[in-house]
Amino acid sequence: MGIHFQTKLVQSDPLIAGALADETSRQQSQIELIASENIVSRAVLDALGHEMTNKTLEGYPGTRFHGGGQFADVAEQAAIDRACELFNCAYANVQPHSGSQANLAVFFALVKPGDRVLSLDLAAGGHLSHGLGANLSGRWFEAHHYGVRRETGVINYDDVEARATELKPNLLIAGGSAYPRVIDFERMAAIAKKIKAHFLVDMAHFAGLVAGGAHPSPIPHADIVTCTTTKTLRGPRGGVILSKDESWRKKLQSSVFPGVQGSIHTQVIAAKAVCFGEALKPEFKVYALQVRANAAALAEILTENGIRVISGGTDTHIVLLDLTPQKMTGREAETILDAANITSNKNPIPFDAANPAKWVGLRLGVAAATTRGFKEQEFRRLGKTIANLLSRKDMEVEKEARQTVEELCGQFPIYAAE
Ligand code: DSN
Repeated sequence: MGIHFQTKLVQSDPLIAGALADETSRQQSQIELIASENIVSRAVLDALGHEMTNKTLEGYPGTRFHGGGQFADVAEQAAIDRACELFNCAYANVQPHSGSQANLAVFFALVKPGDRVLSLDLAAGGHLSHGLGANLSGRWFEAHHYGVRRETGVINYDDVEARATELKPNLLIAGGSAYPRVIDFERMAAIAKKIKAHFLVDMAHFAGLVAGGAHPSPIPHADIVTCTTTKTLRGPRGGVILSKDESWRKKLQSSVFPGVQGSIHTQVIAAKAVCFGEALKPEFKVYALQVRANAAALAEILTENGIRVISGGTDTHIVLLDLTPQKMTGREAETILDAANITSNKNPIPFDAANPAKWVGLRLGVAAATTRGFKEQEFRRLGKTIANLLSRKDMEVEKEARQTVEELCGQFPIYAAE
């Protein structure tokens, strides 16, 4: 063992210890509104920081390529069983290192290079792993996209059907990163059936709402569903593949390993099991419903204060803003909010410019602040603050906003029991 082996990080590596400490206080003193983020429980953190990280394993529980996997098998089997119970499905693969890896494995299982894929346009709320030109999924597959209606911001299902009928894709995909409305999974499944395509739903963003019964489930309708455990599900960084249909097992198992991945992130799989266990508890239902109520309250107060909300509201945790009336880019808005300790991200809105610097969208999500304990009252206060920041750029508004954020963060500390 090296001389630093038993030394605490704070002594052995002050640079990294300092960055970690700064990150902890950043999270405490700012309000996190990035829609893909959340705040995990102490129990999830315990699993992530456990010695199980030392264990190398390939394969699946009971059929590993390395020895010593008996305890990792307990964790992985628990994650699988809990995921199946949580989402009422027959098959779960908890090994994907991320949502993109999960999607890649599904592509590997369902389509061949050159095959056609039809997915939601990125600016309309899709995801880069669904066929963006700069992503492997767009390089190796012939990707086409459907969009939303300009007037409503809602998916144009007639357009999806027309394009699907014309293009005859091998794979139809629903879901993404910034679509704030419930997707009509039944209609999408009917379209896929009509053209004999496979149907994949990527529920990365709203998986926690599905788990908590606050959003319809795509499981009964899709051949395969992917998600991350990171976002509304409030778990570690990582991906999952699910199916109602046991017959996909063989293909999906080999697509993940050895198809697109080698050894597993053992400690992350243990943390996924903890996350699913938490999501199975009754209090997670309360959380999921509160997320939806908070997002609705935020969308409403912003609209009342002159900010245009894409699709006129939300059915999820996402509130997507169009800053065209404010004559502001998403990047400028992100910077203004950041100065007041409110963290968000620029995002394209439907029919937006191709260049990210010119995007006029700002994406907000309420999952993390809801975990902190914010309810509608706090989101109405925060929404008014955001509207003021985006409407009047003066020092007094920023000062008031910083004070509001400080008060809210003080009132709702993270990891308060520590
Ligand atoms: N897809 C990215 C997002 O939604 O922010 C990362 O998960």
